[in-house]
Amino acid sequence: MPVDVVFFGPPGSGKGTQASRLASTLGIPQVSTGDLLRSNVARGTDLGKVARPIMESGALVPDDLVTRMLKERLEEPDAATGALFDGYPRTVPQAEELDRLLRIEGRTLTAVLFIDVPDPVIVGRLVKRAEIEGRADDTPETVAARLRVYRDKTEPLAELYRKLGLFHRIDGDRPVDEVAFDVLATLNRVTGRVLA
Ligand code: B4P
Repeated sequence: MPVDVVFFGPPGSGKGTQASRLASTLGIPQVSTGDLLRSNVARGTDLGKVARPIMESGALVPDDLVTRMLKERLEEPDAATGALFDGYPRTVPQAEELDRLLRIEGRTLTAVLFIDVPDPVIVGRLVKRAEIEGRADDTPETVAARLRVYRDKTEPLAELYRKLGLFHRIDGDRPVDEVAFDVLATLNRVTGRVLA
C-alpha cells in the first residue's frame, strides 16, 4: 500500500527537514517543489527563468507551472510506491490537482502532517538559514511576504484536510529528533502499521 504524505506548514517550519529525514528512514522519495524550482533556476531552464523573480519576491509560482513540474516528478519510477510531498500543495487548486494525480494511480493521501511552529521562531530560523546558506528568499522582507502568502493562500487548506480527517498536528518547536520521532509515531498510528 503506497504511503503518500503531505508535509504542511509555514515556511521554515521544518517541512523540508522532516521530509528529508523520513525519506531516509522509509526509502520513499521526498518531493520538494521548492527544491525542484531551485534546481530549475540554477540550470536556467525556461521554468527557472519565470520562477526566479517570483521566488525572490516571496510570492507563489503559478499553479499550472508547479503542477506540471510535480506531475513529471511523480512519473519517475521511484515515486510509484509513495511520495513525501514537501511544499506542495500550497493552494486549493494544487490540493485538487494532487488528489486527481494520485487517484489516477489508484492512490489517496495517507496523511497531512502539519508542522506547527510560532511565527517568531520561524523568522529566527530563516534569518539564521540566510546567514548559513545565503538563500535569496530568506531576507527579513521576503520572509514576512512568504508568511503573508502562507496565511492567505495555504492556511485555508488546513480546514479542507481537517474535514477529510487527514490532518495531524505535530509540535514543530522542538529539536529535530523529537519532531522526527513524533512524525513516525503519527504515521504508524494512522496506517496501523510499523513503517520503521
Ligand atoms: P520552499 O523550498 O518550500 O521553502 P520553505 O517553505 O522555506 O521550506 P521549509 O519549510 O521546508 O524549510 P525547512 O523547514 O526545511 O519554497 C520556497 C519558494 O518556492 C516559495 O516561497 C515559493 O515561491 C516557491 N514554491 C515552492 N513550492 C511551491 C508551490 N507548491 N507552489 C507555488 N510556489 C512554490 O528549513 C527551515 C530552517 O529551519 C532550516 O534552516 C532548518 O535547519 C531549520 N529547522 C528545521 N527544523 C528545525 C527544528 N526542529 N529546530 C530548529 N531549526 C530547525
